[in-house]
Amino acid sequence: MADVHATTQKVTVKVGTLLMEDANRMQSIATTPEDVAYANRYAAGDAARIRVDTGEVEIEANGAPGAGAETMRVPRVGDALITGIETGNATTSAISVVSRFGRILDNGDTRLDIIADTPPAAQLTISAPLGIGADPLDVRLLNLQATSTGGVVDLAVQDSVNILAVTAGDRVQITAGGDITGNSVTSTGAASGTDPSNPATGVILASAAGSVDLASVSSAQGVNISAPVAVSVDQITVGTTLDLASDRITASVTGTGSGVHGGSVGGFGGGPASNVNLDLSSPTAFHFTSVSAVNGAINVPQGDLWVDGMYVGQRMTVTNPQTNMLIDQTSWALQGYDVQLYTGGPTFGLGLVTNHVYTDALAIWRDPAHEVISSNGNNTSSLEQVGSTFADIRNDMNPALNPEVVVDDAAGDNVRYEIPAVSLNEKDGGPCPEGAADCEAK
Ligand SMILES: [Ca+2]
Ligand SMILES: [Ca+2]
Repeated sequence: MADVHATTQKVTVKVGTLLMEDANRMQSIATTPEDVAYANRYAAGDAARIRVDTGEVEIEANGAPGAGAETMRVPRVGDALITGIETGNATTSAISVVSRFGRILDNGDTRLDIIADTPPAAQLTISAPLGIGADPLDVRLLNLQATSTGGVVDLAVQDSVNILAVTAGDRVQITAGGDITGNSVTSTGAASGTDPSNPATGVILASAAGSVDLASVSSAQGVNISAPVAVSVDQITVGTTLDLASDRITASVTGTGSGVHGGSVGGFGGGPASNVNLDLSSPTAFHFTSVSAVNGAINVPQGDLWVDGMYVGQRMTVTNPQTNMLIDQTSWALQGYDVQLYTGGPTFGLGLVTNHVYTDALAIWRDPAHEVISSNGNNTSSLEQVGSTFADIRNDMNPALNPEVVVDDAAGDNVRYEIPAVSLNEKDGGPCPEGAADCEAK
C-alpha cells in the first residue's frame, strides 16, 4: 500500500490480509534473494502511510486464517501488518483497526504506527482475536479501546493515554511516556502462548514520567504497575504476583486462586515509596519479598500478610480484623494499638496472622490478647520482658550507644534486645534531656 492522503473524507480499507510496508523494515528482514530484490526497489521514504486530515480511518482485515506459511511479503492470512496510520479526526470513531480472525502487528518504525490524538475525543478502537502488538504498536492517542480475545495487547504510547477498556486473553503490556488513566485493564489468560518473542504474562503497565490511575486492573496472572509520581487503582485483582512501584501507592487488592501471592511494594526505581495505602484480601496470603515506605497503612481484611524485608521510614499501620498494629520509628510513646513495633530504621520481617504477629522487630507493646512471636519464640513485648530491669539500668548507659539487654524467657532461653538510644527520662509527664537535673526515669 502506498501513501494515502485524504483531507475530510473517511478512508475505509476492507481486505482479507493487510500489509503496510515499511521500506527500512523490509530491507532489514529480507533474506531470500527474491525478497532482497523486492525490498531494494524501495527507498526509506517509501514506507506505507494512511493519513487523513479530519476524516475517520476504518481498517478491517477479514481473511480467515488457513494453511500456508507467512513470508516477508505474505503475512498470515487475516493479519493486518500496519504502520503510519494517522488522522486529525477529533471524535470517538477517529481510527478503527480490526482483524476479524488474526493479528494486528507492527510493521515499521519510520513513523508512529497509529496517531489519534486530536482533542477533545480522538479514540483508537482496535481488536484482533489472536493478538495486537507483540512488537508493541507505537502509538500516540487520547483514548484507547483494545480487545484481543485470545492474544496479547502490547502498546507503546508516546505520551499519555486514557483507557476506556483493554481486554486480552493473553498478556497486556502498555508503556506510556506520560500518564495511564481511565477505566479497566483485564488479562484473562493463564499463560502467554501467543507471543513467543516475549514470555511475560499478566498485566504490565508502566509510565515513564507520570502516574497510573485506573478504576480496575484484573489479571489471571501477575500485575506489575510502575510510575514515578503515583499509582492509584480502585480495584486490583491478581492471580499470582503483585509488584507496585511508585512514590505514592493507593490500591484495593484482591488475590484469587489457591496460591500465595508474592511480589513487592516500594518506590519507583528502588528505595521506599513516600506513602503506601493498601487493602490486601486473599483466600490464602500475600507474601511479599519487600515492602518499603516512609509512611503508610496496610489493611488485610482477609488472609495473612507476610513480608520478608519490611522498611518503614517513619510510621505505618498494619491491620486485620483481629489486630491493629503500629510501626512507629519516630516515637516510643504507646499509642493505643494492640501491638506496637520499632526498629529505628533497619528492615525487619513481619507476619500477621489473625491475632499473631511474627517479627524480628522490637515489640515495645502487645495487648495480652495478642501474640508476638520472634525468631526466638518469645511471646512478649519489650515492656513485659525488660520491665524494671531496663528502667533501672537505662540511666547508667551511654545514650549514644544501642546497648543490648538480655532477659531469660519462660523456657530459660536468652532473648536479646538491642535497645536504641531513646531517652525514657521524663519530668512532669513530658520528656527532658538525658542527665538533666530533676529528671526521673519512668
Ligand atoms: Ca512501529
Ligand atoms: Ca514497535
